[in-house]
Amino acid sequence: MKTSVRLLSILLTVVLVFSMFAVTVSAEGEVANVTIKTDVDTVIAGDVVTVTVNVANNYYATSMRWPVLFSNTFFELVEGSVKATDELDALGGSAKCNETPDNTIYTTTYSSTDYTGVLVQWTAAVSATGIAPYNQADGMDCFTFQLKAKTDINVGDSGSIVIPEDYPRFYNYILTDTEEPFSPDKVVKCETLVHNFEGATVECVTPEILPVEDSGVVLDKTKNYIKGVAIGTVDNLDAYVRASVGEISITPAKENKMGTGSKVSLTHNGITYETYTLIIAGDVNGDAYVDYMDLMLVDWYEAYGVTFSGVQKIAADLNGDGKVNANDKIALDAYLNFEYEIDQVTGTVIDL
Ligand SMILES: [Ca+2]
Ligand SMILES: [Ca+2]
Repeated sequence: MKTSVRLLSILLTVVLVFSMFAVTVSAEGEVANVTIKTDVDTVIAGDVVTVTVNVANNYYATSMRWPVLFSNTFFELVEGSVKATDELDALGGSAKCNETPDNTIYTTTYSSTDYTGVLVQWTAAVSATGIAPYNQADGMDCFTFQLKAKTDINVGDSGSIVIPEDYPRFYNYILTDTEEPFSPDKVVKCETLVHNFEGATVECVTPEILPVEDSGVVLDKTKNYIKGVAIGTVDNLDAYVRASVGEISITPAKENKMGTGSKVSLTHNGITYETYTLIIAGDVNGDAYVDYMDLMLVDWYEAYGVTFSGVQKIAADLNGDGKVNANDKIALDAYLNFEYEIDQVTGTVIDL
């Protein structure tokens, strides 16, 4: 009898201790979302990409360790570029960035055959007043480094940057008692934390200007004309064209107006790859609008031999017969009288 009471009490103690322990370390619903971001998602060979590791968590982490792997046929690390961000430094603690970690960063899913990686780590500062954990529900950029797209990659190739989900050595130390002051004796290892990882992919592309889908714009790749832009689009062309890589720059035809004759160029790393000329049918003077000024110019072209550039002639040829004459003047006049519409893709009038 005595023995069984004792056994029972031991059992109860064990259950009690276990349940206390279980309460302490189970952290249900506590999630870290670790997101890899790149400053660009398209490159040409030789480009440098800045990678950022953002960590959003809803618990008080006292340490973190992330191996960040990248496709080694596509990328190479820019040496000396791995560092903690100023925001992470501002939290105190100790950040470590290892550019040449050992093989333990690789997993069965992500092997060193295809990947190379860096290892970034952080542990919270501990002082006489307590411990300063990481709790950033909205996420914070913690680490950054640069990758160079290798010079022998080809258009269509892509490289990925990932944190392997099957990495067995993530730190899982958290504070479960969130009453301040935080103290090191409240730190526990928690195996139930959920880590969600979002990687990034970068693709090698041809530098070119592309139409924005469903914008109605048409790029004439032979003559380098842009057509299909609405009359009066004076602010920007973002709704119509985009760069596969690099930046689009615009030289307006007239003052800051993006009318007929405006030049649209694609530039990347100081090299201009393509230049298109914008044509707004009916806009002969290049101010992006179609009005009596344009009608007057067509009149002068016909009557007084005013010279037109090639694109001005195309903009003025509203019946599409390849010539600029009285018929176009009639068409333009009819447009201005709301009898015709202008199809900016064909560059000709439509009888309403
Ligand atoms: Ca005009
Ligand atoms: Ca004509």
